[in-house]
Amino acid sequence: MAKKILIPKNHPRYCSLVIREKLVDGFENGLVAREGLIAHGRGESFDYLLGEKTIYPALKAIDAASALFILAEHPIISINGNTAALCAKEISQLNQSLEKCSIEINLFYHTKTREKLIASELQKYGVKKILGIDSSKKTTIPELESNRRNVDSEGIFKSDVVFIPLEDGDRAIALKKMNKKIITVDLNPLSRTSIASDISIVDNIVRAVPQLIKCVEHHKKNTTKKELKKIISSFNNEESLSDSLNILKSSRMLTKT
Ligand code: PTJ
Repeated sequence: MAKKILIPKNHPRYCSLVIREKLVDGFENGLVAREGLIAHGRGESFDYLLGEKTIYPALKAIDAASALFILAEHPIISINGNTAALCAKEISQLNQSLEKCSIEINLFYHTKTREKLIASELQKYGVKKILGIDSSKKTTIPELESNRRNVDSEGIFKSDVVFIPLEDGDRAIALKKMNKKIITVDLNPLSRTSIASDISIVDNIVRAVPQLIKCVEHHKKNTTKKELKKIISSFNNEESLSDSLNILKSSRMLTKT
């Protein structure tokens, strides 16, 4: 295991460097695929342009996502290696906030070992029921070639709302074809996942999930079903992605040079 370096708190990229360390730890502990480190680099470059802040289209998307989650009959959170390394604790809190929700492990670079390690990471934070690990319950998503096609018949397969943070585009498109409502978190507003999803939260997952929990808790206490439906119907993903892209284009990082 590599020797830990001290990241000074006053470093201008402190938060970003702490997130990197979590990914590296996740890789060294076997949760994250090698390719996950590269995928993180892509996300990080967008976050740099966003000024590492949650932008207003993301806040609106989070609001709509929380409403969709609350109204869902069979909501499910699909978790991969990067998500587990960055926010297993917050994902388990979100799962607890949503009474009908379940968590399913779904890996692009699937190995049984990573699956087990991710399951025990979730168990550390109190998740009791984890789907996607019992091979007798596995079924497949039609028209999908990657390992992501293998899903739990009682989880993603029968869900009505699927949360697929940090995902590859093929499965998002395949799940849409199965008439599921898709929520994603993806820092890249141009990704196929962002475009294919019903609600795309263009934000870093480490900021988006805690905000999502806050929103769910708020709406559970204060918002009627009718109001929740209104929040969902007034959200337009295409507009939201276009707003996010405009913010990226006018990034303070770009205007500095
Ligand atoms: O754990 P596995 O085997 O399931 O593999 C997971 C990865 C992430 C490696 C796999 O799904 C993959 O290769 O994903 P992609 O196709 O690289 O897509 C990941 C997307 O997430 C990209 O659009 C990134 O910009 C985005 N992303 C990366 N890190 C973050 C992020 N979005 C939000 N927050 C992040 N921290």
